[in-house]
Amino acid sequence: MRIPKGHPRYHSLQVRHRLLQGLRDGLVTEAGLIAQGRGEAFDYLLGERSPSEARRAARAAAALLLQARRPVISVNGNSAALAPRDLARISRLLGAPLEVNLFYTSATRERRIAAHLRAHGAPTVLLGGGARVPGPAALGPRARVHPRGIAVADVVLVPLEDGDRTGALIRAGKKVVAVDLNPLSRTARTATVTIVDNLVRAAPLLAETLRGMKGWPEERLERAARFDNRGNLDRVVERMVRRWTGIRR
Ligand code: PTJ
Repeated sequence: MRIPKGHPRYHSLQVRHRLLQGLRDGLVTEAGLIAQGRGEAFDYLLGERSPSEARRAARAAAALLLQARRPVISVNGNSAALAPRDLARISRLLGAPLEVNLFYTSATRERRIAAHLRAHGAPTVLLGGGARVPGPAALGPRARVHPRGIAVADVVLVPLEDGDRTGALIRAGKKVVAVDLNPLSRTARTATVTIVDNLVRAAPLLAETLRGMKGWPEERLERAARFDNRGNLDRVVERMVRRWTGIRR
C-alpha cells in the first residue's frame, strides 16, 4: 500500500509496513506486530520524536559500550526488520558481534535474520549457541546464548528485550543497554541504561553518538558513563504525562 507523504502518521505507518514486510519475509513473528503496537502508543506520547532524555541515555550507553571489553548486540525479529543497517553500523563501530537471540525460538527464523543482517553490512553474526544465562526456569530456551557472544559479554545492547532476560543478564553480572519505548517496562527499569525511544530513531542516534565519542580518553568515558537510569526514566514518564494532559485540553 502506498502511504501519501502528507499523511500525519506517515513515518509511523511506514515503520508498520516495514514490520509487515518482515513478517512476510519470515523475520518477524505475529506477536512482533503486537509488540510494535504497544510501542506505538508510547511513541505517540513522545510526539514521535527523540526526547532529550533519549539523547542523554544514548551518551551514557555509548560510553558504556566503548569502555566494554566484550560488547555484544542482541538482535530479535523486530529489531532486524526495523534497523538492520544501523545495528550493523553499531557492530562495526564497536567491533562487536551481533547475536540473534529470539523470544520465540526458531532455527529457521534465526538463519533468515542472520542472512538479512549480513546483507545489510553486519560483519559477524552469531546464532544461538550452546551456553545458557543463569535465570529462572521460566526462561526455558530463551536462556540459550552463544558461548563466544552474550555468554562472555560484559556489556549487552538489547533493543526490545523482555524483562526476564534483561533481569537474567543483570544477575549474571553484565551491564545492559536497552532500547524500549515503554519507560515503565521491567526491561526499562532493570537495565543499566535505557534509551526510551523508537528503535528506528534510537539506532541511528546511538550509532552517531558512538562515532562522535570514539577515541575519547578513558576518564572522559568514565564520567559520561555515570548515569541515573531511574531518574532519567522518571523524567520521560513526566514528559509523557504532560503531553497526555496537554492532548486532553
Ligand atoms: O523476534 P522474537 O521472537 O525475539 O520476538 C520479539 C518480540 C518483540 C515479539 C518479543 O521480544 C516480545 O514479545 O517483546 P515484548 O515483551 O512485547 O516487549 C516489547 C517491548 O518493546 C515493549 O515494551 C514495547 O513497548 C517495546 N517496543 C515495541 N516496538 C518498539 C519498542 N521499543 C522501541 N522501538 C520500537 N519500535
